[in-house]
Amino acid sequence: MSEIFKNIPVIKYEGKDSKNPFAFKFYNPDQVVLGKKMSEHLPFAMAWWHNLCAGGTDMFGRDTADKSFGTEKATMEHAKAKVDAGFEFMQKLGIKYFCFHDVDIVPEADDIKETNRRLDEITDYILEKMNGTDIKCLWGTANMFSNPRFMNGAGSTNSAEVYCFAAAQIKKALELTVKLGGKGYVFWGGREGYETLLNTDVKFEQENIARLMKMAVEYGRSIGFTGDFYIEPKPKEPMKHQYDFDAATAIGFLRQYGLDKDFKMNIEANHATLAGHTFQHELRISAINGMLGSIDANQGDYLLGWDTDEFPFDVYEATLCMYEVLKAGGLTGGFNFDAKNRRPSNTFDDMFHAYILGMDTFALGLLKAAAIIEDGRIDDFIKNKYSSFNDTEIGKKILSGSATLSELAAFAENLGDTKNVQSGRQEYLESVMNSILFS
Ligand code: XUL
Ligand code: CO
Repeated sequence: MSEIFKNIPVIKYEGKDSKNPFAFKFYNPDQVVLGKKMSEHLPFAMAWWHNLCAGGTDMFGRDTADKSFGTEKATMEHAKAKVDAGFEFMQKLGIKYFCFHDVDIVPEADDIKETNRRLDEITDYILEKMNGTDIKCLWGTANMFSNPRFMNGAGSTNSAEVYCFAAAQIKKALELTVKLGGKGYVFWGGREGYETLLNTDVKFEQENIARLMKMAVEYGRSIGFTGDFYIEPKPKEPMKHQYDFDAATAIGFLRQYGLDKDFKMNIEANHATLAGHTFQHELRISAINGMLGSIDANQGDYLLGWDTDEFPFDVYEATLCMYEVLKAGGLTGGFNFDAKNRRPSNTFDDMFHAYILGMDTFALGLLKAAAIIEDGRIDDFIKNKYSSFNDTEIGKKILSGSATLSELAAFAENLGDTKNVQSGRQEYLESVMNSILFS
């Protein structure tokens, strides 16, 4: 197989003063941060779909980037060329994981049996390429949103036949994930939502989604899948109302249907902002519920109301993300760049610049998050803020769960007034953040 990205070298760490566009400025895989190598803190993954398939098509224009890799598109030759390109790309960047949808890796046939045959063939080829490298599969998933048959939903469809197609795709995608040694399996409910209640039975649809997920867990476990299932929350786009609006909604759904032991969250930065939350909020809600599994690392544009899937450059956001990840003790999953080049960034060079940017941004975020933790002022502030619960008899009683409402009311009546409400010191803490970020 000949080299595809011919003029692009293996990307090395050169340090922050480097002006080399094909070098890392902050991602130094062997550098130890808080007792662990950067590469272990940051298991980066390549998203097959954006990197190897998407050519910049939007609602107003066709591809600007040529991802044919010298072959005719929508053929098995093209599917194999994408594998070659993907492995060369990951090896040149030192990326150890990839994520895929079934239809990213082969052209979908009209007949599902033929699609499955193609999937078997391509995953044999992927396995061959994995051999002798340290590249692994982070997670797999089934695309149950592009095919027109899913126009009314997959798990939430009105058609029992379409529901079976969804089941068939999940079954196969799970088998492929196991075959490739994937650590996780993702459900992003692209068409699982609705436009109007005039034609929708929400309870029926949600129960059916839960049934499908239950079957997926049972089947996955029966074929040796020991990893985590993930829900990837998103509030809108393509549907107006998406059932997995945000982490809190998805966690509630999983608990309601008894799926919470097998599932965690795959939190995507841009989905968080679409939900009107910060990325950090979604990570924290997942973490405190023991469900922070994996991350789709990208960012949105605050001026635009849709999912722009940009490569992350915002160091402030990345820092707060890594602060959450460090506090949660790391991820069981990894950092998948569910991100795409801007449409005019249409060359192979741009694909590398994008990943260098993303990896450097998260490396910088890691370094700065470690600095916040080592500095201790923010953690100390938060700890002290709640000290009246830990340091007083009445506070301890409340925390122990043994207090009654009448008892607390009697306590309050004896206080007269309270002076024990301290400043939140937000501006001071924000200036601490800036002094750490820019020191
Ligand atoms: C869509 C999205 C998906 C999921 C996988 O917004 O993020 O690509 O990550 O289906
Ligand atoms: Co995503």
